[in-house]
Amino acid sequence: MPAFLPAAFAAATLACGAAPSTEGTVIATSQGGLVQAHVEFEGAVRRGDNALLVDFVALAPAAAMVQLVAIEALMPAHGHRASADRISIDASPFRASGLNLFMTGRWQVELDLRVDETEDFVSFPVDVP
Ligand SMILES: [Cu+2]
Repeated sequence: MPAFLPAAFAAATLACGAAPSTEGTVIATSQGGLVQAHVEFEGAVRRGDNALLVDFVALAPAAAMVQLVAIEALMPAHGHRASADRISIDASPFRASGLNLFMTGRWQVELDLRVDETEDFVSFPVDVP
């Protein structure tokens, strides 16, 4: 089910890149340039189960509806893979839970999106302490 974009985030989220975060807040532009994601880990990034809030700012005029289809995390060096158990779409922001980052170190998190009729994704690193 689609969720409608809130307009309120635009002013606060334009400055940052996708630097690795252990503090829990990440801002990153999607690969296709359609949206900017604002990701906030509840608490901080931690080893084990993580929950996160994800919101989107439209960057393209046509990007009216964004679905967060899935969240995956990879630790390529070890072939580790994790995904969020559950994504709540009842209200914006999206809330995902059960993302089990089970090993200390660098994970690459990918948000799989559908923006209107187009698939897009956001990718950013996080460091699990
Ligand atoms: Cu590992």
